[in-house]
Amino acid sequence: MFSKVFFLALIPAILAADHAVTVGANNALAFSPTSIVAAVGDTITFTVVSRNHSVSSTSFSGAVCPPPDGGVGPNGFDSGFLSDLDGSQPTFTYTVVDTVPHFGACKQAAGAHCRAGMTFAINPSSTQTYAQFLANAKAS
Ligand SMILES: *[C@@H]1O[C@H](CO)[C@@H](O)[C@H](O)[C@H]1NC(C)=O
Ligand SMILES: [Cu+2]
Repeated sequence: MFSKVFFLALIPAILAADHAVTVGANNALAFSPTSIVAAVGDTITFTVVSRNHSVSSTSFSGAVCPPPDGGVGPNGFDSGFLSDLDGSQPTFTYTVVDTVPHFGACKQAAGAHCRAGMTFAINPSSTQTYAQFLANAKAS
């Protein structure tokens, strides 16, 4: 009895996946990959490997860049500034808590990184695609 309950309690932890996203690879203003498909309970770990960036949720369209402090919700996020200028490769982990699309960008330089295309999507949909979000960011 105890062992069965214990086993059932472990299932979500066994099935949950972590998705790794690199921030600023090759010194570029970019997230890699740019689209992440993740289930509720999964984590996404962002690792900053150059410069000084943020991982911040923003709106799909309109005033995309820069993401506001605290990010755009519900279930938004904002890592604050994470600097790799000292080579420390700081990380930020987001746990997925819903199935709706979330759009994110870097808020550095008053939105200049975001407008340069430093953006990503979590669970983009057929009506809210990453490509359209990127176009909206560049035009914002
Ligand atoms: C990172 O960028 C922010 C915003 O521009 C700035 O306030 C902060 O001092 C920077 N951090 C480092 C270590 O340069
Ligand atoms: Cu940046």
